[in-house]
Amino acid sequence: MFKNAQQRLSGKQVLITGATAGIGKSSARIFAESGCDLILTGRRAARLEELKAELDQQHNVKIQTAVFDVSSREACEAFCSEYDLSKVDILLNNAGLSLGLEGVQEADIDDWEVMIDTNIKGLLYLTRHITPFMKDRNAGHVINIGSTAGHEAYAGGSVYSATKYAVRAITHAAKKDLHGTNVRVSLVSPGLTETEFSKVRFKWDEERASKVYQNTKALTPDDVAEIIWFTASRPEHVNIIDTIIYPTVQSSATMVYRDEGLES
Ligand code: NDP
Ligand code: 8X3
Repeated sequence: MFKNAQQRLSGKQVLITGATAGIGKSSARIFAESGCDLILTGRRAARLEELKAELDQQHNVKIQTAVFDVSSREACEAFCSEYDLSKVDILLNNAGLSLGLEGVQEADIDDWEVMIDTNIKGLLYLTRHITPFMKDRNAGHVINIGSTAGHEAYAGGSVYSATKYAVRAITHAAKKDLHGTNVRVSLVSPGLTETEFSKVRFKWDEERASKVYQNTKALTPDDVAEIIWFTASRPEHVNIIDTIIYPTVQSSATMVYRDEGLES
């Protein structure tokens, strides 16, 4: 059965935004292992080159990289005109971030702008460019990375949660927009996952970031990549619309079990 799923993916072209770290990087590895050609994007060129070198060495697949900022409409347009994206089979809209954990009364408005521009607009720019090709080919799959924060808002997470609620709304609407075609649209909504996410949220205050994962057992980016892979590798008539994944230690946005005896 696993072999069938792998065969379904072999030879597909997967575009992954935010492949320089965390969930995107793990996804690049798992899709390459299944024989997919990849277009990997992110802002950190050296990281992309390093990942490309690793995957080139291990797998017989074609890897392209593109360095740009998804929050910039101009940069997305330049990427879309420089690369042939007409044959992308799977668009993994993963690039995203959270900045700060302050309440609405004190949060930094610039942080809000960056989250909205990256998590919502960036995802929309690429989706708008690539879905017409998918519709024309009557095939393809858009997989958006949402969050449990897109199902439950928490104090300090107003705008981050709002962006992930938006990603959920866009996913459901896009599914309806493409109704009657074979284009699939899915959402994957992870909970606490140990990546660079908290370092970015706390502006590289590594001590504060590490506390988020202390004495508990968060999801790994590989755990999430496996769910993304599973979502992508179902037969064409199967469209998983949303998968919500908590680590076992988590029961809500703010309920995370911590045990002094547990190493992170
Ligand atoms: P990481 O910080 O480890 O990775 C984020 C990736 O997004 C990086 O590759 C980064 O690349 C890229 N990225 C961020 N901003 C931009 C931008 N403006 N332009 C291009 N690329 C960008 O975090 P995660 O792997 O955890 O995050 C991946 C997704 O998962 C995000 O959408 C996040 O919201 C979501 N998520 C994360 C959870 C968690 O607990 N970690 C839980 C639920 C959802 P670069 O900096 O090189 O540009
Ligand atoms: C990330 C999950 O709850 O840390 O999307 O914001 S949370």
